[in-house]
Formats: sequence, structure tokens, C-alpha cells
Amino acid sequence: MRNNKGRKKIGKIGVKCGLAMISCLLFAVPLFACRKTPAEPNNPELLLGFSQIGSESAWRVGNTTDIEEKAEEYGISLMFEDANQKQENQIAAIRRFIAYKVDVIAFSPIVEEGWDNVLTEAKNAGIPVILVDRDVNTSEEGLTACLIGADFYSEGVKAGEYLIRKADALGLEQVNIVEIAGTDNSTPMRQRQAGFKDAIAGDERMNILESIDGDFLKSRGAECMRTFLEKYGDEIDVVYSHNDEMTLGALPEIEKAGLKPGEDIIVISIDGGQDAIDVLKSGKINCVVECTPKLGKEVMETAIKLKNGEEVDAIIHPEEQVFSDEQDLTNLAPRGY
Ligand code: GYE
Repeated sequence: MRNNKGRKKIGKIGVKCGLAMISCLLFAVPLFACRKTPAEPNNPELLLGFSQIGSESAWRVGNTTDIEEKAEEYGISLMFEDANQKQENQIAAIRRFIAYKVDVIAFSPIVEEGWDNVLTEAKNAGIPVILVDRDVNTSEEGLTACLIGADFYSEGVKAGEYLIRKADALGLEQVNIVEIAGTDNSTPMRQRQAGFKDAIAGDERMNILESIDGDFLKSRGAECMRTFLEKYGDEIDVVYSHNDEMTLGALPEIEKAGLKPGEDIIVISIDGGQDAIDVLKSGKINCVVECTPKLGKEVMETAIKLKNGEEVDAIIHPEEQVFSDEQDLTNLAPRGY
């Protein structure tokens, strides 16, 4: 009985609200029709929830800008959430996307592990998930539709191959390397490390002294470099850093120790943002392996296909190059990130 009464009441309130809303709408629509509220989806056709890692690097900021611009270009409504470098924030964001019933979810997983539950929830809700930039390691197959991101292993190989060429050119007999690694357990960290190691494995001159987690941050890059310099001093021949931010943090530390980056120590970086390219041109960085943050176009096109129930490629890697002191870079176009 109580339930029935309750329901009736709600019913009445519902009707009243309905009438009030209709009259409100009649007057309000002409006023609001031409305004866009940023939090509201602007295209009912496709709503994309995107969870970004944070803003730890120029790469990440460039990636966010590109995703936002391309969503606008393709007329896709974007629900954007910044996780501030925390996995739990990404999980909460994905749950909000599910509750909001977005059409497609895209996200850049900060680390590879720990996604089973939330991805199963997305699958059960029938919402396809695009991995952007980084990969996940799940116990079950098929929780995500595809991965759009760089081939980090091949970036590591390119860095190693450059080093071999450089060591040949300088006639080095022993090459002591320190590695400033990206966020522990993240895909770029794992694969940039593996690709580099494999590329130099057959060369007996190469010796990795130590690798430290620099979390892709400039401040951590500086800290790692200080630690390396205190421990190994001028034994260090090479710094291999997994991103530009950490490299830019490490350079002043090398100089403070009275050494010349680019001459006394070979510096190899990854990403290829404008700041690092400018430093490469000045001679303090020797090589920058490109990793493009411009993944927005592929993300939007894939989201549209998924919404329409079409097949998508399981992996999409962008094309990437290497910039180094072996080339004339004077006419290199602005990088845009
Ligand atoms: O290299 C780094 C960023 O996942 C490829 O994350 C990305 C990396 C990029 O913060 O700068």
C-alpha cells in the first residue's frame, strides 16, 4: 500500500513538473538555443568520453589540444576528464562515462595493470572502449576495441641504433649509459626500455649503468640526473631519457656538474616537442626520437566507426621519425607541441 501511495504521489509530482517544464521550455528554448554550455554535449549523434592522464609534459598538453580540436572538427561531443596523474581518477571518470551512457569511451591508461573491473563494466554496458596512446594488460581478451598510439618499442630501437652510429662516429670503445625511465609499468616506459636494450644488446661497448623511474616529469628528470652524477660522475657517457621533459630537467644538472651536455655526455630524448628540438639545434641534445601526440583524427574516425557498428583496426600506429645531430634541421617546420 505504502508503495502504491508513494508511486501515486511521485506520479502527480511528475505530471506537475512535466507541465511546468513544458511551459518553461516554450519560453526558454528560443533564449538558450543559440548558446552552447561547454559541459553539455553539442552533438547528440556521438558522445565521446575521454579520460586524459594529466598534463605532465608538452606531449600530453599537445595531445589534449589535438583531441579537443579534432572532436570539434568532426562535430563530436566530448566529455573530457583530466585524471591529474592518478589511476583512481581515471577509473572514476570511466564509471561516470558509463553512468552517463556515452556512445564511446576513449582513455590513455597511466599504467597497464588494474583495469579489469572497470573495463568489464564498460563491456557489460555495451560501450566500446578505444585505448589512446598507452596499452592495458587485462586478464580477459576483448575488453577494448583497439589501440591508437605510437610504436614505443620501435622508438626505443631507433634510440639504440642512433647511439651505435654515434659511438662509431666518435670511435668510442666503452659506452656507459644512464637511463631516465618513464612512469613505472606504463607502456611507453616498458617498450622504450625493451626496444633500446634489444637494439644495443649485440654491441659489447654498451653498458647500462642504471635506470631510474623519472615519471615523465621535468623535476624528476633533474633528481634522477643528480643521483646519477653523484654516483657515477664523469664515467657517464650517455643519458637515455624516455621523454623530453625529463631530458630538459636533466640538462642543467649536467651543466652544474661542470660537464657539457651534447659533448661530454651524449643526450638522447623521445617526443620531439618544440623546446627539445630547439635545444637539439643548440647542440645540447644529440638525438630526439619523434613521438607524435596528434592522435585526435584517428580517435574521432574510429569512434564514428564504432558507433556505427563497423570493424576497426586493432592497432593504429602513427608514422614517426628521428631528429639528430646527423641532420640539418634549419628548415624543420614548427612542431606544434
Ligand atoms: O612520451 C610523455 C608523456 O605516453 C607517449 O607520456 C606518452 C608519453 C610521452 O607524458 O612525454
